[in-house]
Amino acid sequence: MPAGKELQLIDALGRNPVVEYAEPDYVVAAASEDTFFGRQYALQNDGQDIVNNHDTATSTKPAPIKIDGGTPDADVDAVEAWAITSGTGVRVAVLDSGVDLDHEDISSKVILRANFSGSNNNDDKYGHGTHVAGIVAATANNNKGVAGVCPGCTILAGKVLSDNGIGTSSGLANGINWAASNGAKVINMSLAVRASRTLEAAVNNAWNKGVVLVAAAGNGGGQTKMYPGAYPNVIAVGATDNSDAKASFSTFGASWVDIAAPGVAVFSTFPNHESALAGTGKKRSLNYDIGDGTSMASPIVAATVALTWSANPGASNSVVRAKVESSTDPAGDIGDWAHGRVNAYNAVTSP
Ligand SMILES: [Ca+2]
Ligand SMILES: [Ca+2]
Ligand SMILES: [Ca+2]
Ligand SMILES: [Ca+2]
Repeated sequence: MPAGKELQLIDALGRNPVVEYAEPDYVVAAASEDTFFGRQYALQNDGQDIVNNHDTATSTKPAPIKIDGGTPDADVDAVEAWAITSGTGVRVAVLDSGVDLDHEDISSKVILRANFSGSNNNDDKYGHGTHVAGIVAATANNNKGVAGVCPGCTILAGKVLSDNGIGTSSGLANGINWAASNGAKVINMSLAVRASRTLEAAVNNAWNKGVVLVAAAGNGGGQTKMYPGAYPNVIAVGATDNSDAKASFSTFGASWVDIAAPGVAVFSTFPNHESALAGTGKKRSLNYDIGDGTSMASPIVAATVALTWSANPGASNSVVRAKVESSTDPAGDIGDWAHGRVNAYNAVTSP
């Protein structure tokens, strides 16, 4: 059947008296049935406007926000990637402020927890790690919340940021070593610290064990190097918006920022209890909302790395990293980052 001639054939068949009916055999797309999937432009951008959740009864912030629709297909082609793989069983370590212990859309994906933060609990009382983990691996097609970029992935929740969002380079290094020793194929670090020999040694140890490490480039809007992203063995991620422009806050500089991903108004899970980032005694509206930052861009890349591992289970970490970095779409201005905006479909199908 030549492309474009389908309707002609259907018409001809329909006039044949022995044919009851003729119709196209439509392709079934792996559409997500999650409540807020339509707001996840990073996964599938149809040029939709984006609004946040704003419930004054439970939340102090943010104020109601409406962001005008951007450029259709300024997204990572997640739905197309899921037709190849959903990343089943790939372990992604989220080194952050912990992950909510009982959130309906992400907690069941956490298979291991550890605490390097100095806080006296494993929960996410700061309110950052739950958002990051949901971006990686929130449960898809459960008619709840959102879908992670790698919905088949499991999460190792390493708490390296305290209930006030504070961590140390040694705590982060311990988290990296723990993740590498517990089967993580990818480590996401949506954080930035000063250079530290202890930290760099842990990064290189994990890389030498075959892990791919991903980190936020930073939100200073300038070009100051931040770590661990600036280490050669870590993919540093800048942030774009829904039109593939550089986010104004994103750190940039092609000498060390490796890649970009959507980081403006990224919809994901928030703790279903009060958290420091939501305000004293408050939680974020409806337990799902938007977040801004290279912290939100980094886990989109980490999840894409995980999908790429899943499609290439025997590959080395350097091969997987190269597939992700060499298959991007153009975004931002020349010089913002070494490669472009990540594309999950391109990465999982990269030859
Ligand atoms: Ca797309
Ligand atoms: Ca909770
Ligand atoms: Ca969901
Ligand atoms: Ca780097």
